[in-house]
Amino acid sequence: MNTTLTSEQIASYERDGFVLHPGFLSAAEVAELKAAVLESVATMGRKKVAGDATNTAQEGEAYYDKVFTQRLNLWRINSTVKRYVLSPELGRMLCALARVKSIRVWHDQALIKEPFANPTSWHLDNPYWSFFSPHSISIWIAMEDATPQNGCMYFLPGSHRLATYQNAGIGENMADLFKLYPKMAEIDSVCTPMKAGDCSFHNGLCAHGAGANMTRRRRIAMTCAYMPGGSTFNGNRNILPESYFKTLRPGDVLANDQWNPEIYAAAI
Ligand SMILES: O=C(O)CCC(=O)C(=O)O
Ligand SMILES: [Fe+2]
Repeated sequence: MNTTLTSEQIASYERDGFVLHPGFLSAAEVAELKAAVLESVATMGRKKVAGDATNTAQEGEAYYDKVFTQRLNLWRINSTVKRYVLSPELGRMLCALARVKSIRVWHDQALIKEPFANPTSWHLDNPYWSFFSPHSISIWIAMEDATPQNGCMYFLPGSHRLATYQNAGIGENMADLFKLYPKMAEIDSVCTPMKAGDCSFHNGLCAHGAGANMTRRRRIAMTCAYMPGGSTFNGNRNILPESYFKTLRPGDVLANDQWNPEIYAAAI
């Protein structure tokens, strides 16, 4: 794991709301993580969320189900995935980029754009989650080369500064986000092809999307979203297990070590 960031990368993340980090994983690490991800996805079948028996969400046949094979919280059932997404060294990078003192896992996701899958419409992540923060951050790791042909990611640089926490959702129309944020439609998008093992980081308020997979091969990616320490509950259930959700009141600090473990805290 190459966890060294340059000051240019940190500055460009702050400015643009995303940054690329080529060569994050070695070939051996990609092979290990990819095998663990594929094994977890196979174990889960059509169930979308791992490690929570009360969450019965299943993949169906709708448009969104054909954007990608989306499986969440693999870290809860696979020790290899857990070792990567809860890595303290990764946590240190995330804290440096997000400019926070500590960071907790929100949820991970396997996002496999199957052959000829639909595009991923422009969207924001943080409005979906159970906390709102200008410092929420995700990593997106390419486990196969991601190309403009197979649905690599695109970002709108600086869009995180135009966003609020109102959820525009993610629908079938690529441009629906811009009904809520017309100013974002004036930004030139940045296409971010990646080699297997490269990763990007994006702010939970930075607009992003991906094209269709026009190839007959899978675009395999793993992402994980992270919550700054001290973040408070906003009333959204999102992925919270029912038993925990019922105990929460808006304003409570989300600090549950079982569901949202802290992966890094800077020494004070
Ligand atoms: O992989 C994609 O197509 C979308 C990924 C995404 O939305 C995310 O990582 O937040
Ligand atoms: Fe997203």
